[in-house]
Amino acid sequence: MSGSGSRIIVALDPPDDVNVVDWCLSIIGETRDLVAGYKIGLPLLVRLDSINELSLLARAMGDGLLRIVDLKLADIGDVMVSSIKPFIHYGFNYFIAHSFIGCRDGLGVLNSFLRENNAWLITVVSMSHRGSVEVMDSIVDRLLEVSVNVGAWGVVAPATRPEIIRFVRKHIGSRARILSPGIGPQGARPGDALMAGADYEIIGRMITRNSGPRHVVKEINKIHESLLGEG
Ligand code: BMP
Repeated sequence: MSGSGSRIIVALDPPDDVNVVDWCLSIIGETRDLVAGYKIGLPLLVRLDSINELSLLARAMGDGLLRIVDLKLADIGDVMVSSIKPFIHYGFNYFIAHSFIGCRDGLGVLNSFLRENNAWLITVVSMSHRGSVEVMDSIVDRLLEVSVNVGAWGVVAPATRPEIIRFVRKHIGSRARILSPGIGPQGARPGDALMAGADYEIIGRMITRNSGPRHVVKEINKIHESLLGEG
């Protein structure tokens, strides 16, 4: 399966003992023709020497791929906009925010700014860890309503609880993509989320901590193809 047809988004969360930029460039170099995109977040960002290094990473990923920044934003709109401006400047184009902050003066402001800059909003409606059932899952219908009202491009829902993905798909139809983390060390298997209705599986350690990331990506693409009847 080529990169354009792949359902894999690689989470670039580096291990402790590496130069983070070299580590990312190596994984990107090995996998970029085989995946749909990459997600970077705080585990990487807090270890960059300079924010300029972001442009190296975005350029290595290339234009055709999803270049997702995962800060799980949850602030007032103006502050979220100023937090993401540098990432847009350096070439990232998808941004993850929490949906519980709501649209007015919050996600609405963020999404307008993103759309003006050819960038897209992804909201979190449920999470892959068990604590998500304590609050988020009990209001997932309202979090979805916020996400649909603001016009989110995609929503994050957990591969570890496929019933939530099914619920999300039923309620949003084709209005937004579903991106699902939780595969590998968190317990779900490759393909579990896609079979429940997700569009992409966000996969980190299962790929990045393997000595052969390219091989693992190929294997997961094969599993996805056979489950979806593609190929
Ligand atoms: P891994 O496949 O190594 O478990 O990584 C999962 C990635 O998805 C991490 O970057 C994590 O921040 C993210 N994630 C998650 O695991 N669960 C969620 O509910 C939302 C996430 O963004």
